This record gives sequence, C-alpha cells and structure tokens, in this order.
Amino acid sequence: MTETLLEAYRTMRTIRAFEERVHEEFATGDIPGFVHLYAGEEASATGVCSHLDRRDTIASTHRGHGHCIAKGVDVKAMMAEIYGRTTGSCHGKGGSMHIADLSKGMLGANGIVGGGPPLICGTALAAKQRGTGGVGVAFFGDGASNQGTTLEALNLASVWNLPAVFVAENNGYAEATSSTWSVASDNIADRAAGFGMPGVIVDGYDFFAVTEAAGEAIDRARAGGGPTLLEMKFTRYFGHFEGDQQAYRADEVAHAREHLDCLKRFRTRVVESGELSEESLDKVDTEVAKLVEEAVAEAKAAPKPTRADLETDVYVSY
Ligand SMILES: Cc1ncc(C[n+]2csc(CCOP(=O)(O)OP(=O)(O)O)c2C)c(N)n1
Repeated sequence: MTETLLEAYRTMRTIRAFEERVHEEFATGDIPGFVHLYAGEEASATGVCSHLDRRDTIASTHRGHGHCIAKGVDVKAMMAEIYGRTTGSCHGKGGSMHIADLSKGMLGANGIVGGGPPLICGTALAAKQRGTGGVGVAFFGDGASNQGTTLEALNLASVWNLPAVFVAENNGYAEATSSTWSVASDNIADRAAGFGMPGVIVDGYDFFAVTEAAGEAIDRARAGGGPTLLEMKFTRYFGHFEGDQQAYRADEVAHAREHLDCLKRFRTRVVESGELSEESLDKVDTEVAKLVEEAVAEAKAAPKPTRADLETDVYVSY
C-alpha cells in the first residue's frame, strides 16, 4: 500500500513538475507549436490510470501531458517530442498536441476536440471481441462533452455494452467559454442517464475520490458491466494555451492552488494518517526535479528532424 501511494504521488508530482517546467521553457521561445498545460488536474489522470495495465488503452486531448505520464509514456521522450526533436516519442513530428505511444496503450493526445471518445469505442470493441479483458478510457473536456462525436460514442458504448470509461474533465472552461454557460445541465455526469449508464460526479482534486470512482467504473467495465461516465470537477492552473491572457477569469486559480490543490491534499492526508513520511515525499520531489532537469537538457541537445524525415512514418500498418 505504501509503495502504491508513493507511486501515485510520484506520478502526480512528475506531471506537476513537467508542466511547470514546460511553462517556463515555453516563455523562452524555444518550444515550437501550441502547448496546453494540465497542471491542477493531476489527480484525475493519476487516479484513473492507477487501475490500468498494458491491456488497456486511453485516448487523450490537446491537454494530454498528464494522461501520457500517468499511462507510463517515457518522460524524456515526451519532453523531446515537445521540443520537436528526433528522440521524441513521435520522432519530433507530433509536438505537444500529438504525443502518442501505442506500446503503452496511449493512443495519443488529440488536437481534435471530441476526437478521443470514438477512438475508445474502437479499442473497447476490439478488446471485447478478442476477449483480452482490456478497457478503453477516453479523457475529454467540458467543451468536448458538447461535441456530437462524444455523444455518439456514449450512445454506441452503451448500445454495444463496451468495456469503456468516459472521463469528462470539467475544468470550468472551453477556451474562454464557461461550462456553466455551455453545458445545458448542472453536471455533465447527469447526461449519463440518457445513455443508460451510471454517471458519477467526482471531486477532481481528491486523488482518493478519483481512485475510488474510477476503480468501480473500470472493474465494472472489465467484468462486462458496460460503460460509465465520470465527471471530474476542478480548475486548470494555467491559461487555455501558453500565452493566454486569461481575461475571462479572476482569482479562482489562486484559491485553488492555495486551498484545493491535489498534491497538497494528498500530502496532508498520507502524512496525518501515518502512511507516508514528509521525508519520503520530499525525496520523490528531488528525484522528479532531477528527471525533469535531465529531460530538458537531453531534449535541447537532441537533433531536429531533417527534410528526409518528413517522408518517414507517413503510413503505419497495424
Ligand atoms: C473539433 C474542434 N473544434 C474546435 C477546436 C478548437 N479548440 C481547441 S481546444 C478547444 C476548447 C476545448 O475545451 P475543453 O474540451 O473543455 O478542454 P480544455 O481545454 O478545457 O481542457 C477548442 C474549441 C478543435 N481543436 N477541434
């Protein structure tokens, strides 16, 4: 149990440290393309993926770094990918929004809002037909919850009784549009009833609440009980994309960072319960900081793709 908790903390801390460093590096102008940071939402990816293994697949979003790290994608390969280097997980041709690693069951971050849920219907159907016991998990935002693709996927997953879990990460905004305005019900999870599946609202800052709700949903899916819609509620710490002026919101981030933060809450709980010591948690912080430091240094030193590289990886056979 202690080891499991320490690993969960390591994953959340890695996501946070990775995101904070990318935020700093992006400001220097060295990172090409668009970057959307996941900081603040760590408990969701970590709690959900803590139940997944190599049989399972996840589909992510444009805000995909946390999902990749939680599903075990190599952190150095991710950093190199963000820097557009050949040592990256997609040989430097995908960038932040398209990090994928099929060997880890990570189908990809996705620039198409609402692109993930239909993909998961595909992998969940394959797992069901092949009898692998695998589960497909789609992470998507509140904005994506309004896309037709997401609603079609929820319907199909229910009709086909797929081993699928849909994780709506409601961070309050789709770009600058508030979900309280754009989502035509109080909760995204309420929509589950219309698709004949359970819908669960989860405090997205609480790793333990996420883990419990995700565990039930994933166990049910694995056992042939069909899909679930989970809704994580939290705030994203950075702007929609790096460079966003954030004129649409006030001081909610400062409040969340101070009083709701998933890492702080995790630390308080496990230290007070005596399950982990401050020292063991601090040691993880130090190890993670070193890993991120090395990842940046190695990414910066790695070569960029050449013109000839443009013609590789164009077609892939499965
Ligand atoms: C099909 C599609 N429509 C519009 C966009 C432009 N777009 C990129 S991110 C975004 C907002 C997504 O919000 P949400 O799903 O809530 O995710 P969040 O950014 O909050 O994590 C939009 C509209 C897109 N990439 N794809």
